[in-house]
Amino acid sequence: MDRTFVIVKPDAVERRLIGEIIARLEKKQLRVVAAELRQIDNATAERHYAEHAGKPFYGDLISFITRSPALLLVIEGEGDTWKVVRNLMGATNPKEAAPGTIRGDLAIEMSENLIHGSDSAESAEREIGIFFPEFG
Ligand code: 3AN
Repeated sequence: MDRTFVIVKPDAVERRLIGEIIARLEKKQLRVVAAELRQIDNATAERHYAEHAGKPFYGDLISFITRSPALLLVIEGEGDTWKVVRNLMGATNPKEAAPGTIRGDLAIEMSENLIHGSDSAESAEREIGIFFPEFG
């Protein structure tokens, strides 16, 4: 089995888009194998976004991801699951994301782009370890 990590971000939960986003993942024949609605704490957010530490948008990114509950998911597929999810998500900047993708259809601002998905198999393993250590 091949797993990746997804965050349905606070903006998506606030906008009542949990169902819409999970529906898109499930229609692509991916499976939800772990799910938890959790307000991410600062320390966990900083671990998750360590690669962005020091960038101009880092402070806003940490405030945003911790501001209200997010839905944390482990998603399973038949192979290259991280890539399948990234393709469903669309480009990081929603203004450039293709129609038909989650961001292309539902988001407009870079800072509120609804969903996170691991960007490689290695990131998936690292991030599942951060958010669901019992899954490791
Ligand atoms: P993705 O979410 O597509 O994996 P990352 O990991 O590069 O993109 O960035 C994480 C988050 O940081 C993005 N979802 C976005 O909210 C924010 N971000 C990334 N790059 C920028 C940028 N140049 N300006 C503002 N925010 C950014």
